[in-house]
Amino acid sequence: MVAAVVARAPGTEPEVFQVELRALGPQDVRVRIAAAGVCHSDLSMVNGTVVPQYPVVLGHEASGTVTEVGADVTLVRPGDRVVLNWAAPCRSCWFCLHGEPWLCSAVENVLSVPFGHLPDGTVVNASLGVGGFLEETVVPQRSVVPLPDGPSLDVAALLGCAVLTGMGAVRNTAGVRSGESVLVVGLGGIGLSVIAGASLAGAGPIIGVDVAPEKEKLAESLGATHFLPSDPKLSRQIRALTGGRGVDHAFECVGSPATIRMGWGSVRRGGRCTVVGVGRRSEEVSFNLMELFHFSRTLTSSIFGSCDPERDIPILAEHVRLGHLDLNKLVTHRIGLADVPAAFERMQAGHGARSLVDLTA
Ligand code: CXF
Ligand code: ZN
Repeated sequence: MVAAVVARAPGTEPEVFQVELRALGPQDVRVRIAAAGVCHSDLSMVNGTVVPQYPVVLGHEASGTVTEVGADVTLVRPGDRVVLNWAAPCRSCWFCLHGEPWLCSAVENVLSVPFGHLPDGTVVNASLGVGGFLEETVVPQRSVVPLPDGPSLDVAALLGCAVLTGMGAVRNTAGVRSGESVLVVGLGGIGLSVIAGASLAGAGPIIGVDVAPEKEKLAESLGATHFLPSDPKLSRQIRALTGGRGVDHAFECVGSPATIRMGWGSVRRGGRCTVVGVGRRSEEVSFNLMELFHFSRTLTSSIFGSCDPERDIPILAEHVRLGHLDLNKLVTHRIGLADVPAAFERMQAGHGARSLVDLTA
């Protein structure tokens, strides 16, 4: 039995339960979790924005050490440091074979996978097929990526979701180049990772926007050159910082119609707005046909930062090893399993950056 943070139904507060994990199959690995970041998608599975099978063990942005491997496992050995990969591509569908594994058909819509039992015999699911807020997990070998030397194991958890998604959106989806101007709307773990990625790409100015003024210092520590509190007159302020044109790139990291309009409306003619935030099906955003034509902007989403974790986690780990990226700056709270609900409250109130469930102590 292992302790795990379980959401029993949407709208109910998650609680710590003992979970009996499934037996290790020939292709499976057992991972002792070192740390797991609290991602906005965990909150989405609690508030009903995203609906997995319940009960579900929350968490998916996690790192740990392999403790046991099935008979046919070749990719890792006991003792290896790994990051969990919640979007392990099948490598055989049309998208994987055409170089877009982040759109893998086998991963699409997999929000949870059964992987154990509660003490009363109820089947419990692993969120995004991996789970993260638990002492140990059992996953297929392709759901772990070996962690190269460089990052310490605890903060490496962030490479599994926020950093891959945010830095990937900059590097892979939008292809930001040196000297380009960047706007980032919404400065949670992903938005702050976008800032770090833009800074690493040599972009400038890098303008962070958030409703919470306390994000200013965090944004600047990761490379933002300017911080603006959310304001209806924002696009005027942004034009003033970009020669009257608007930014080359906007990254929307909230997932709401107003912030998508804010991002899109701040982009120069011919520029690009990349939507990283995930919103609800019921919400829509509209553009009038003349502005669509006149501004000739590109509007796109970024799924998982257009990343292949097996390719991109080693690249990010190398940035950490070389001192170009400090993952510790993204972590503002270190917590235990029982503190996950409090981390959700901080997230909703706009306080801090990543909360990291730290099981290394
Ligand atoms: C999410 C995106 C929305 C669906 C569930 C997974 N990504 C990671 O946090
Ligand atoms: Zn996530």
